[in-house]
Amino acid sequence: MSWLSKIFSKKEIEQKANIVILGASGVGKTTLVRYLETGQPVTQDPRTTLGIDIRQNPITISGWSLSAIDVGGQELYRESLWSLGISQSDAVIYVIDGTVKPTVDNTSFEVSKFSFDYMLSIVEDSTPILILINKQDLTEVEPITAEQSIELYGILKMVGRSFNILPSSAKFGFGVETAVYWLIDKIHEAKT
Ligand SMILES: Nc1nc2c(ncn2[C@@H]2O[C@H](COP(=O)(O)OP(=O)(O)O)[C@@H](O)[C@H]2O)c(=O)[nH]1
Ligand SMILES: [Mg+2]
Repeated sequence: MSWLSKIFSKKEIEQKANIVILGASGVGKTTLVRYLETGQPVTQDPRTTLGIDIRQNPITISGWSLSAIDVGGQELYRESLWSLGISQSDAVIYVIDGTVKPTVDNTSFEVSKFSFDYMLSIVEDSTPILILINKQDLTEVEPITAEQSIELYGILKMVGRSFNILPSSAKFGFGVETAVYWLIDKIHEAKT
């Protein structure tokens, strides 16, 4: 029995939570949802998400039923739909493309940082935020590490919030389980 199922086995009833997945366009949000839903590597490129995609089938993990809300990352959707998604959710997964680095393309990096700061400005301090530094499988381009992202994204300004930064590959599922367990733990704390 895993440590998590031990924690939750006391409560027979299934617990429910909504999670909103945010991030700039093309960072891997829909890939993450696909991986969570199937547990299989995502070999087909998802279509670009237009607007908001409230997934119909909840993801069940360790007695939890998680409903994912996948929001398009294009600027057009940011203000209205991100706020809507956040207001419906218990926690945020914020996905960053680890291959977007200031040394490669400073403009893309600044856009990525702006989008991150915008998210912080609209998420309440008490809402758990899981930051995934995604696309870690693309080792040939040396994606930024979770440690490097702390400085690059000024994550120290998040002190006082409930947050974590973890490396991931949404495509192959690397780091996804650890990440979701952390989030479930925080949601559980917040609800009890
Ligand atoms: N190599 C690699 N590619 C990824 C990963 N996650 C997403 N992608 C690719 O990045 C592109 C955009 O992914 P998508 O999930 O549609 O991004 P979204 O716009 O944030 O929903 C697609 O070509 C995905 O296959 C990953 O972890 N590793
Ligand atoms: Mg998408």
